[in-house]
Amino acid sequence: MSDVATARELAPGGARARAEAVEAPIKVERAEVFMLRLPLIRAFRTAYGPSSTVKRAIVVRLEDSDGVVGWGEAPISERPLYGIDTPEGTWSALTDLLVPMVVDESFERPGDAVRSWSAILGQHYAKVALESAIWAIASTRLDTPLATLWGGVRAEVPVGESYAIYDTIETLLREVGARTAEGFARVKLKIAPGWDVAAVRAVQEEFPDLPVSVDANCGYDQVAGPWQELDELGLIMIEQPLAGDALVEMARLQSSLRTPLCLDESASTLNTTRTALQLDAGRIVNIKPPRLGGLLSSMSVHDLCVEHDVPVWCGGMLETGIGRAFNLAIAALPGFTMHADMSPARMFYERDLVEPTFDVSPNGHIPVPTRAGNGFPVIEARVNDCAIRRWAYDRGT
Ligand code: OSB
Ligand code: MG
Repeated sequence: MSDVATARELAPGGARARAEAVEAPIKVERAEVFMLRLPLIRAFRTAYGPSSTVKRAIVVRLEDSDGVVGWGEAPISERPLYGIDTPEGTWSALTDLLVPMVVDESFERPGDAVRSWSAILGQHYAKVALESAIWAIASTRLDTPLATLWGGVRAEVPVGESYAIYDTIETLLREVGARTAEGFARVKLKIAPGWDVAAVRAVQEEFPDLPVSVDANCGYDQVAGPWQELDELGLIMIEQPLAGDALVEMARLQSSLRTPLCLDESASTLNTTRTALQLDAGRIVNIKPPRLGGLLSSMSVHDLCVEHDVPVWCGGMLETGIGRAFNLAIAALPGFTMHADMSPARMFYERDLVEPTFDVSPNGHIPVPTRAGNGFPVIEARVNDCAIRRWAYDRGT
């Protein structure tokens, strides 16, 4: 039986329905939103170009009427290249719109809170931050870790490393060697025109036993891409070769290749993912809660993929340990049968916002947090140190 068929047996009725039924009465009494300035150790270059050297993540702190606190993260990118959200737009969606919708309201379940904003279009990063904070409160109130609440089936998540585009192949090989020695078991190479087949070949020659995949971040068009050459290299997958909305073109490309295509930017919503799978525009799905605007919405995509025998894995958005804890919990669900992108924050940031944070084991796994609430303890003083803007909201109750 395939892993995915097993996954179907392990999640009867689906993860979303199970999570939606979780009861944890919550009345949010106070909210704080922090815009953080997080210097990156180095820019992360992809087909979109080099990332900024400073990231402005936004974190939300909610406190309920019993003083229980939950944190959530919007791992927003500085510029809208991967997705359409921006730091200022996310800030405004949280402070003008979403946070005032939940403060002082009583919810029987986290799912009810999510339903209260489900008619609002877009603002996926803002929504995931708010939903995460609510789940953290629910998890603390129930004294149960999130992975357990959601029906997780694994205690640790296999992780690979995502390698940026470097100036030279030598630098890439040095990086792969160092990370592999730390345990990372799958290599994902960011590719772009001019940095593709030769980079893959060099890694495969030097590390013949390592499974390799590539991520093109929408950087090619169908005609000009190196697809046939890449198809000969035995890659685990080719992630997002074409533009996110080019579903028909992706399906045409998939039909010409043996290598599975993986949907990242294309899997922007549940319905779009369903359309893509029906078109056979991809055969693997990368699930990122921020891209999908929530944890429940990520579970819906997980359930859809399990139903279609499509393997999924958890992607990353350079989250701090706050966001990574939610990713690890969701990656414990049965359908997540492939390596996650889950480098520890030390790869990007001088200091994480959580302590203790996590790291990869020598055999390439990261333990799923067993702590109730936020999976890793949030160090409020660090959040405050990094904050360049703060906003607090309560109705004076
Ligand atoms: O396509 O997976 C991507 C980072 C920013 C934008 C897009 C992507 C990425 C990553 C990050 O690959 C990987 C990680 O968070 O570990
Ligand atoms: Mg990707």
